[in-house]
Amino acid sequence: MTERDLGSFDSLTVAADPDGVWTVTLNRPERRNALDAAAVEDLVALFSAAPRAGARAIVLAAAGPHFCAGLDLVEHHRQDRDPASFWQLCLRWHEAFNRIEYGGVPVIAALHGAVVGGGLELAAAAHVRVADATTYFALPEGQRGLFTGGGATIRVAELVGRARMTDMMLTGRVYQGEEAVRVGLAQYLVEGPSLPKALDLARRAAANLPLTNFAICSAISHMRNMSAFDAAYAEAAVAGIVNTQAAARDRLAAFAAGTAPRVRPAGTEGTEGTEGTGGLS
Ligand code: 1HE
Repeated sequence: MTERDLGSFDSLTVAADPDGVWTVTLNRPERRNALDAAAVEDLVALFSAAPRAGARAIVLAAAGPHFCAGLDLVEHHRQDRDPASFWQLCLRWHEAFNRIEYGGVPVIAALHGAVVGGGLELAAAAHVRVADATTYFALPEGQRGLFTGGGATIRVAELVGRARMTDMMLTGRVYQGEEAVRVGLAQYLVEGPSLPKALDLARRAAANLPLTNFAICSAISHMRNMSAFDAAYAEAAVAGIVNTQAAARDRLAAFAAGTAPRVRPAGTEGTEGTEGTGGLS
């Protein structure tokens, strides 16, 4: 994918910083960024290409008052799909979201407004979620006579637990604010807009070595699909590759020489990184 191609999506805009931080913006605000079949294909194409096109971290943002309203219900109603075609469509959702989760590039979701239904499934595929005061999470499929089809039974259940997800679907329960962070739907809650914080986190992640980020943003997810016994074996293999990479030698040499920064808690003077996270200083 070249710079020229970055603008060639109907439902997304893509902006790439020189430092490899991309901002991908869902851009159907008039539909509240509902995902029609074409938007899902745009996500597949973008997140398939990004790891090989120099993206070192991606912020996933959204235009308009809401992050994402989930499945395009109007398209779904108009197309009057049969079970086989919806089954196939769901597999494309999985392809898109698996590209995000397993692609090896950190994806930070900058959330606002409604993050509901398939919109929550999309957000759950990201590695880090930043919420603002307007953000709210729900799975309204239960009330709409539908069921989740974009991976919520895997990712949302993992984030919040089966009991909470079941409650969300049975009763339409909405989570927001500190409670949403506490139950695991977001890792950060900010007072102002979520985008600057997400960009800050993305820049911080982009400063890591790409092979290390590849392991973080693929191996952790793959290993949760394995038995603990097999995951430990796979982890040793991944560490064998990542922890011996030539690109890490300078960082290790600096630590051995006593010149590398140390890990400090948040609020320590000179701590690098984003407010409230602590880090190296
Ligand atoms: C849509 C959609 C949509 C809005 N598909 N067109 N998802 C839901 O059940 C969420 C459905 N949407 C809503 O509850 C609300 O629209 C919102 C809370 C997201 C936003 O409310 P609001 O007042 O800002 O906007 P609105 O007036 O409701 O919507 C503006 C337009 O966007 C309107 O079209 P218009 O022609 O009347 O202007 C809406 O029809 C349109 N719109 N949401 C299509 N979802 C793989 S399975 C996944 C399962 C699911 O995701 S089920 C869907 C769950």
